[in-house]
Amino acid sequence: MAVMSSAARRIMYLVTVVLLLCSTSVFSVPTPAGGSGSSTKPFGTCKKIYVRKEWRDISILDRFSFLLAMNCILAKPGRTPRSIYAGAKTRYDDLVATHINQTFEVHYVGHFLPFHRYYTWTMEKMLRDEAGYTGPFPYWDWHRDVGQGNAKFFNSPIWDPILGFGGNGPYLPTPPEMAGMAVPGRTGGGCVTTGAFKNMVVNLGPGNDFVGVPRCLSRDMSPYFSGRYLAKNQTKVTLQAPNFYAFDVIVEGGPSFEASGVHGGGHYGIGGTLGTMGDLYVSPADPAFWVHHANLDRVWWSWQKLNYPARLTDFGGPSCLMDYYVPGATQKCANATLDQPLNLGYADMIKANVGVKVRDIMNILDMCYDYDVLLNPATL
Ligand SMILES: *[C@@H]1O[C@H](CO)[C@@H](O)[C@H](O)[C@H]1NC(C)=O
Ligand SMILES: *[C@@H]1O[C@H](CO)[C@@H](O)[C@H](O)[C@H]1NC(C)=O
Ligand SMILES: *[C@@H]1O[C@H](CO)[C@@H](O)[C@H](O)[C@H]1NC(C)=O
Ligand SMILES: [Cu+2]
Repeated sequence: MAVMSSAARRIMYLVTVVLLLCSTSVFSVPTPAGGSGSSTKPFGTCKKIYVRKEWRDISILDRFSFLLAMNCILAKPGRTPRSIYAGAKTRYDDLVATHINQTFEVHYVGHFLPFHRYYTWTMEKMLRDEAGYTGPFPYWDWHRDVGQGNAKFFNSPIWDPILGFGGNGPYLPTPPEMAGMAVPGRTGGGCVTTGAFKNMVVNLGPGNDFVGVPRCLSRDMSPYFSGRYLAKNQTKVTLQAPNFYAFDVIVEGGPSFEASGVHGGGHYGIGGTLGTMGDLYVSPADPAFWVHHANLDRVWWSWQKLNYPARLTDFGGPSCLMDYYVPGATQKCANATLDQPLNLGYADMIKANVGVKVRDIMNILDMCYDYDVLLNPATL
């Protein structure tokens, strides 16, 4: 059939482009996005605004090419010196190592969302500049899959065994030492055996192990947990937060922090107790991390757009771990400000020492991307 053969030719073309770029070292040099010496605009002037889309709204060819490009980053030699992080081997590991290194500096702090916005942007930039990806960067719109039973969740096109991130791992019983803190409704725990990442190796971790125990990608999905924290009702209360401080707290599972928020809803809904996404340090090693965090970023941008442009400068929260303001108690650290520096170590795609600050990543249009569809609490 003519249609088939032209599709096949297009696939061959995409494979060739990605493989060529992936193996060409000249493309490994990060291109400074900014103009020369523009310390106030590290992202420079945008030649184009890249519009992010939901995974299933992206064309089949782009989805295919995205998975291929991600596998390129997973295979490409990294820049982290082995003398610093013995287990880091690939370009993907540069990103994971950065996350492990800063685990307790970039979670449960005010700059949690800014760091992860910048971090996710860096993966997008890497895919474009170092792996030849030209399609839209995907996000996972949780609402399409959660709160409607296990089958709906498991059958999401996100987990497609051919054109997706692969599914759950087979069930493993909860280890006795984890019994008290197992994620409710967990259903898996073993290695992912389908999809584009079934053969990938997680080099770093578990936990903060920089030598690393090379192992499979694992998932321990809990549709129940996702239904609790990733359904429309949770997003709605999140979007109703009156200021950034309150918004950040609810996203991260506050005010009590005994429960979860939309952030934990994705990590534990996918990673459960035994899966890669459930490991606070090494969770970016699951490629599903990026589509979850892109959607989290979309929720933040949606919230910013509800009172725009005022919320381009609405920022706050502690600058050190869990140091939230409690009336009557004294905080250990100052609050984070727009001048809070963010650094991505050897994963940096801008230019070493440019000095990116929270203020640089408050506006995604300055970072040359946008979302196709935003959320509004009034219609959730
Ligand atoms: C949202 O709905 C789920 C499922 O019914 C429920 O468990 C959860 O507590 C609700 N969350 C909020 C914030 O109302
Ligand atoms: C940090 O921010 C909170 C919320 O705005 C505020 O109540 C608190 O006083 C601030 N703490 C410091 C040390 O400035
Ligand atoms: C690890 O994090 C610290 C503090 O954030 C930073 O100074 C250091 O450069 C990081 N190391 C690497 C290799 O990224
Ligand atoms: Cu993180």
